[in-house]
Amino acid sequence: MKRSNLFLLIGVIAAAVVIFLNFDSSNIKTSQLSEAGGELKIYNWSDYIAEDTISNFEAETGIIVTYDMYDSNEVLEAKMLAGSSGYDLVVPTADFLARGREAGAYQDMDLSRIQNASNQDPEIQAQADRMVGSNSAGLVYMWGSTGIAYNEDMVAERLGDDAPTDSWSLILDPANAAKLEDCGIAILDAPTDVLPNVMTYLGYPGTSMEKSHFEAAGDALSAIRPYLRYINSSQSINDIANGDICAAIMWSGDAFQAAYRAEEAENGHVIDYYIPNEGTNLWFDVMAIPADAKNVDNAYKFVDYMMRADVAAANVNYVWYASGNEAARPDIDPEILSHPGIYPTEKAKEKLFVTPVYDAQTDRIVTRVWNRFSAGN
Ligand code: N2P
Repeated sequence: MKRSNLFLLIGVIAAAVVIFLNFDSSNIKTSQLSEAGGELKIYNWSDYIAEDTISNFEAETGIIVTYDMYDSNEVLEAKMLAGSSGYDLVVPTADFLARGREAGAYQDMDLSRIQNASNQDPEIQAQADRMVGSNSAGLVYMWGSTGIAYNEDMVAERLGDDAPTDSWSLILDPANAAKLEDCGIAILDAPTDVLPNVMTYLGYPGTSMEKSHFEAAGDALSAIRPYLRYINSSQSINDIANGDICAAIMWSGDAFQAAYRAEEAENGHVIDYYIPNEGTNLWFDVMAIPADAKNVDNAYKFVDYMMRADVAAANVNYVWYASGNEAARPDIDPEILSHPGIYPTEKAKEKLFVTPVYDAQTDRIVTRVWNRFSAGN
């Protein structure tokens, strides 16, 4: 045999082996999937679950999980309204779930299929149900507030000891923002969490749906726009923990995760979070099943697992958000349970409100005002 022919023969045999092995391994995977628990595709907020929750669930059930993340209700909403997202379980905030349900994007949840649903805190669940207008839309996973996280030393160096670390003015007053510009200010890319709070800062009700109030809030944000490092909802956790930014409008648990990361890194940055005294919005994130989910049984199994007291407590202890799960309380770190930034005091509660479910017209105003601000116009 000629040498070149020999090489050709070896090449053909090698290719055949590769094709055979690939074919074989994909067969094994498919049969394993069907023998075991099948699949589940989850879409959840980033930094919102303990590190081992998914792997523990897979080990217990044999279900293979695909776990993707988002950091914006608007991104999730666009996927849900377009349909065919491929997801079996998602975690929208209650106002977005309400709108999604009106559009037919979600299915009802049969709570009788979820044994551990009885672990839920009835008061928290009722608040979310009222917003959504149904008591079978889904179960609250976590809830929290929107407030300000800041680096103690960096802010004191620039604004002195009288820095208003109890007010939205720390960031929203252009005079303060100008002084903090060099150490870095960030704002959530979450119009429905930011605009209502800018309204409370301006003295309007956070629940207002008046066009002029949104426009005034947009103008107030545009006034500090030149001093902002960025507008993003997931980047500030690491950045504030590392001292790359010094003040940020953030969600409660993310701020505490940042404080914890700084502590662990022993980098000298002390991060605090507060609910501004003008008030803020409370929000409820709900585990819900899209209308066109393919693995509905597994979605139920997962919700039931997440509702187990020990699993819920492990998640809270990792993400520092308040739980919808009452039975989890004994296993939640006392530091978390007693923290006024996580579980607000009765006094703070007086100033808290819930962002209303915006109708289509209000939604258009919100989008227009937000786009103008983020584009820097
Ligand atoms: C978690 C984000 C919390 C969700 N990183 C805000 N509703």
